Amino acid sequence: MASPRGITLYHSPASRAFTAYWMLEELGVSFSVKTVDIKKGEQKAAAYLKLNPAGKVPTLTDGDVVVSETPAIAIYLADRYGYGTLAPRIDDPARGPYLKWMVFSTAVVDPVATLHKNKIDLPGFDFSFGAFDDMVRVVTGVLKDRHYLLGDRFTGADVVLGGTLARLMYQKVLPETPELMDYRDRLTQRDAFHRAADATWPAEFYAAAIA
Ligand SMILES: N[C@@H](CCC(=O)N[C@@H](CS)C(=O)NCC(=O)O)C(=O)O
Repeated sequence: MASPRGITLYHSPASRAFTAYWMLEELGVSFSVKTVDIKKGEQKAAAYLKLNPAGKVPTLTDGDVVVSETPAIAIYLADRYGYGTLAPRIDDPARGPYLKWMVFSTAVVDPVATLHKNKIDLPGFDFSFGAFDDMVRVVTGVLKDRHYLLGDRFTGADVVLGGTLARLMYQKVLPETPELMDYRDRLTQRDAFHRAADATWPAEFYAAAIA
């Protein structure tokens, strides 16, 4: 494992930054946390915009390295601190699907589910993220015959896509299919998930997520 350069996670409570927090907990690296309270608009402060011009959380710094966008943060961390464990190695055939599920989380699942939550269901053909029902079919389908996205093996893809699915299930955006509920339960039983949830989510989320 590479030596940490001094990791800081910029996050806001009860936000998508949970996923990056969970990844850090799974890796067991030491890190410090800076709260950027999005309810107070701190993500648009000039100093923070220098780190992340999009004005969103999370952002991660590791020494002089600055990374934003949740899948990018997770890929960066897993390659550097969990290569061969949470991140399949470059010559491992599992590396392809691993990257696919990482990207799928914010390229497809998050936008189409957030639109659906807001009662907007667009025709899949015209939009890069496709239709809500197709997304549900894809994630339910991959979990039909396996415990984790890549089979029996838990990887960073489960943190990123699994963290997104767990949040959406808490928000009651996804149908409670047996595949999704079992998967959510497997993920939420992990100690690292508990630590991240305790640190970043209100108690009611946690209770619902492990119920
Ligand atoms: N594409 C970003 C999205 C992150 C995101 O949506 N963050 C929200 C919090 S859940 C945010 O910072 N919202 C504040 C704002 O847009 O002003 C990622 O995947 O990291």
